[in-house]
Formats: sequence, C-alpha cells, structure tokens
Amino acid sequence: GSGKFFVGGNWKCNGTKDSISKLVSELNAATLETDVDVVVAPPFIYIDQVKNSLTGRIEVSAQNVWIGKGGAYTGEISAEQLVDIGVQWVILGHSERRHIIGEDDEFIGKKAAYALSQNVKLIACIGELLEEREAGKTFDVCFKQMKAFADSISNWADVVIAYEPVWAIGTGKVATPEQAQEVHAAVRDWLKTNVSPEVASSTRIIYGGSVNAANCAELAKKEDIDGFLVGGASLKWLLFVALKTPL
Ligand code: G2H
Repeated sequence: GSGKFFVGGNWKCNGTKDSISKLVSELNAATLETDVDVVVAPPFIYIDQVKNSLTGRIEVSAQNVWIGKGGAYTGEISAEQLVDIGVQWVILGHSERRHIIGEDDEFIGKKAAYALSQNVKLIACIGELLEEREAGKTFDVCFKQMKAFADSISNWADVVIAYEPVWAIGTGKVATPEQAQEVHAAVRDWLKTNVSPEVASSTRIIYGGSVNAANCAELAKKEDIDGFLVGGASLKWLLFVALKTPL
C-alpha cells in the first residue's frame, strides 16, 4: 500500500445532537492505532458540535462544498467557511451526489480545484454503476472520473482517492477483496501513466461500499487498498476498534 492507512467515516445525512454526542464520546474513548489517519464527515449542521467535542486525534471532513468563493449562493457552504471552523477535508464526487443530486465531472472538478486552492484536503470519490460493471465499463468509468479530478489537481499530497462501486454502497453487497484490488491497481496504474510514477506510489486509494467490522480485515490485506471510506458502519465506533486488530 501507499502511505499511512486512512479510515474515513461518512455519516451522510444521519444523526441528531444526541446521537452525535454519544458517538463522539465513544470515539474519544476508543484506542486508535497511531499509524492510521482517521477522519469523520458529519452533516454540516453538526460539524461545529463535533469540532468542539472530538479529540484532535481525529480530523473532520465536510461532505460537500460550494464550487468557489462564498457569496450570494443560498444554501451553500464555502471552502473559506470550512477553513474558518477548522474543517481539514471535503468529500467530493460521492456517488450519492453524482447520481441522486446530479453533479457531473465538470462541476465536481471545479469544486475540487477550489477546495484545494483553499487548502482543504480532498477525498475524491469514483466508482461505477452496476450496469456499467456488467457492460465491462468499470475501468472506462473510473478513468473518466479520475481524469476530471486529475485535471483539477496540482498538489496530490492533499488528495485521497476513494473507489466506491455504486452497487456496493449501502447495499450490504461489499466488493470482494479481489474485485476491489483489481480496480485499485488499475487506478494506480492510470495515475502512473497520466500523472506520474511518484504520485501513483504515494497517493492513497481507499475502498468504500458496505465496509464493516467483519469484512474490513480481508480487504485491508490487499496490496493497493490503503484504507476505507465507511458509511453505515461508521455510525458505530466498533468499526474503528475492529481496525486495530487486522492492521
Ligand atoms: C459508500 C459508503 C461510504 P456504506 O457511500 O461512503 O457507504 O459504507 O454505507 O456503503
């Protein structure tokens, strides 16, 4: 693998003041491996609560950000505002934003460029739909999404790539370690050819899609799997504790 193992918890549109307060207490009390980067992504409205109560050991990510500088954009949150309250990361390109909200590669690429320009680090998500996999288009789709990100990125040190096959997200149908490894290796190879060998070997490529405490160990053994982006299971602190043992 490349670099420090990375575990992101994407809480999506879940939680209440009470449930988040409980989860933060559990995370603060958990013993986390020192050589793992841990990042949680609460809904915007709870980020300040999390920032004010979570141990500094765990970094905080937004789940979205506006495309440019703040201003008259009703309902949006700017990268400047993320920086203002101490948010270090943003998730962009998540399949729920691509396929439910309708964000396209160009829009996502612009968001990525602006966030990075403000020193917000990027969790860049890619992944194919089930019909794309079945049509043998997995690599085409992932490479096209990679290109849109790569065109917007100059500093790869601030980027983690998350491969999340859409058919595995929230479905309980986790990719097999072999399926995930195959795409991770292909994405790394794409980086080697299209960006540089250095970026290919140093950039972390994490897997997302129905990762849980029971299946993470087998996935983590694969050479090109450098961490996870976890949705449902990240709402329970047990996931983070489970990661101690296999790693
Ligand atoms: C994919 C993943 C985390 P889940 O969206 O981003 O969610 O683990 O619930 O499949």
